[in-house]
Amino acid sequence: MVHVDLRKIGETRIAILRIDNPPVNSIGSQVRVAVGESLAAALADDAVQAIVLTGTGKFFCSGADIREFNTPKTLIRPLLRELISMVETAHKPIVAAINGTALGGGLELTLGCHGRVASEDAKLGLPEVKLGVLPGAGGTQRLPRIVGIQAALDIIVGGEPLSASQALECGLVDDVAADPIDSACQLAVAIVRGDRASRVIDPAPLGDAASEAVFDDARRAAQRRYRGCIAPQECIACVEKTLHADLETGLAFEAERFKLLVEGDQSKAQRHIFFAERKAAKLPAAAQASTVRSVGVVGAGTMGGGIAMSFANAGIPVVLLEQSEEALQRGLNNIQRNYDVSRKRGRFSQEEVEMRLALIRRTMDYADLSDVDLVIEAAFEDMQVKKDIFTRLDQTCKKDAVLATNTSRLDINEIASVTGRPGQMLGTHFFSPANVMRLLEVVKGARTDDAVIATVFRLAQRIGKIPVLVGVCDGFVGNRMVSHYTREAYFLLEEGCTPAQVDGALRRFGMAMGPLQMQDMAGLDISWAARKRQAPTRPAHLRYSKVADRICEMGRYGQKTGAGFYRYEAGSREPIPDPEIDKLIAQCAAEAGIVRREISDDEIVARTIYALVNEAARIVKDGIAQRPSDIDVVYVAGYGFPMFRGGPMFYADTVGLPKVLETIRRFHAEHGEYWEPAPLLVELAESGGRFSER
Ligand code: T1G
Repeated sequence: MVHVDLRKIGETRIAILRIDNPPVNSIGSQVRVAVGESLAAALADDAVQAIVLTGTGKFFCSGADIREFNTPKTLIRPLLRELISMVETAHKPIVAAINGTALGGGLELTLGCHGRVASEDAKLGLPEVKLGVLPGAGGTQRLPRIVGIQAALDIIVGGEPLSASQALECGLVDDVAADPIDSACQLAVAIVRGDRASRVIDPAPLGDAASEAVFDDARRAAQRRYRGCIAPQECIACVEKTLHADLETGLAFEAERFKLLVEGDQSKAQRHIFFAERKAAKLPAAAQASTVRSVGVVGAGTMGGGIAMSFANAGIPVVLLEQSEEALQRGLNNIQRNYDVSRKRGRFSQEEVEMRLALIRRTMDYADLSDVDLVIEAAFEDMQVKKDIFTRLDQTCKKDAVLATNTSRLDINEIASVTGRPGQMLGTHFFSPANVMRLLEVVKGARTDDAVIATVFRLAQRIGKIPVLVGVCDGFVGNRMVSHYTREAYFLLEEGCTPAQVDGALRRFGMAMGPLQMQDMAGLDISWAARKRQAPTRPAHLRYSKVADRICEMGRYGQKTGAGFYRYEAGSREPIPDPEIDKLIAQCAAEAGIVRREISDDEIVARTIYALVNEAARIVKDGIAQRPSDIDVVYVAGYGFPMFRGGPMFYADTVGLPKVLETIRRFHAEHGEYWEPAPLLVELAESGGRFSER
């Protein structure tokens, strides 16, 4: 747990304390006790003149043990705050040798030290805001006193780690060294000798270190970036406290605000997603993954181009195939445009853009795919088109190449049937824009080998995606649920809402975008084609809204045609309500004999979000998703569901499944069989269970 070594430099003996708590050196109650005991022993040992604190492997310390939050273990002393004060007030120099990642409470531990040295590859950050909390062990009070108010706000509210060089530049660390332990020992000796000043913090208020405007700007920026989240505003309030409160007062304020957040629903939801993402990425079978060294992408449209960029961004060579020079050039122009936007935003340098573009080789010849390890087809969403492509891929690609389709709804097994390698065939469903959205639905066909799934899971993580294993059905997980969500949105339009009211209610709930604006962005023609495909098998007695079909029949497909549910000015994506659509909706309602009425935000949210929950419960029961928390990952990472609500299933748990079931039963009585309660929901609601326990 904590190893102690002694090192002598000249006449100075230094105790080196190394935290060793695999896999990431988190600080739970046991580590706190062990560090406290080792520190006390070293401080009491007259033979020791200085102490260096460090970690093992690539981690200094990944922060407090998140699994202990909301449990009695967080009360076991010494608390992390007490440990840091013990370091800060020690009568011997204590220097941190940051040997790798130092996050959250791990970085806060170093802030109490009398000096800090980082390894060249160290990452230093306070990501607590992403867990719906704030740095609760002094970070909001000490960091501003070390790096200044603005830098502290950026680090704490942004939640992103600094590199070692950035940390040196802002004064967070004293030195960056290839051997941080040796450098830390040298620094400790220099402090003992009085050659270097100790970095012990001045506890006095910072006074007018920043204007009110700095904090007002931070609050406005956080409101835009983290719409609906409480933690970012609390982070800012704690940093602001340093202006007029001394360290002790500020620490008490921070502790109080931390307690409020860690016991709140938002933080529990965000921690649920943190662990759910990691659980989703674990594979059921311990199959052997292969390494993918090069990738082919068939189709250079919006999706194919974004997919090609995802691989190029990870340094993986891509062969991008199209059927015409014109289509290829259009695709490459889109890729270039996307990179230019990223460069202008400072995400990539010109050199980095050129490196990525050099990894994308263009071709119209299938023979150029003969040596790649994996091909992803991202062509037109038509079964025959895909069958033709996979027939050629099967003939051309090397025998152990994996063949994947990016289809969003079509039957993977039917596509696989034209190949001689169904075991190496699966779906890799990216989300638009594919180079940005983190979700990847990995669709397992009836005969897909576990080793192929493992290969694609490992590849997904290499390109920064979150893989979620899903089964074959119409729409897999995300799109199967979204068709129920949009169905209710259309019904609500006929029953009395305008598009802006439905979208507004769901944005206020926290969705990144309302369902109708999302349809306009995705293209109304795509879901229209799906509805036409399903029409022959749609039960005639079920209610069907003609609203979206009528809009498509007017040639209004959304942003791509300048009008859909909303109007769009040329070059703008800003939705403008259109009286034409209000009239069309009223006409559809009249034809359906629906008397329009006032509808509340609460009903809009319940009708749309519970439609997601009810269908998701069926998806889990059908085995299309492995567990409810996977569905939460799909919706947060792929559909803009608010992170601070933890995903549809966690949200339903938070509301209480009995209450959700009672509402769904009321909808069932009022709106018919679409609202038949899912058996899993009934089972859990009636047994006191929760989705997050499945
Ligand atoms: N607590 C408990 N478990 C943790 C953990 C943590 N802090 N960090 C990681 N794990 C588990 C993780 O669930 C997984 O478990 C395994 O370790 C490997 O993680 C008081 C209140 C450090 C960058 O937010 O960002 O300090 O799945 O797959 O890709 O102010 O883990 O194997 O069972 O992610 O190499 C602040 C969270 C805490 C950092 C490593 N710290 N962790 O990434 O491994 S709050 C954080 C990460 C705090 C103080 C506040 C990453 C990583 P399992 P992994 P990785």
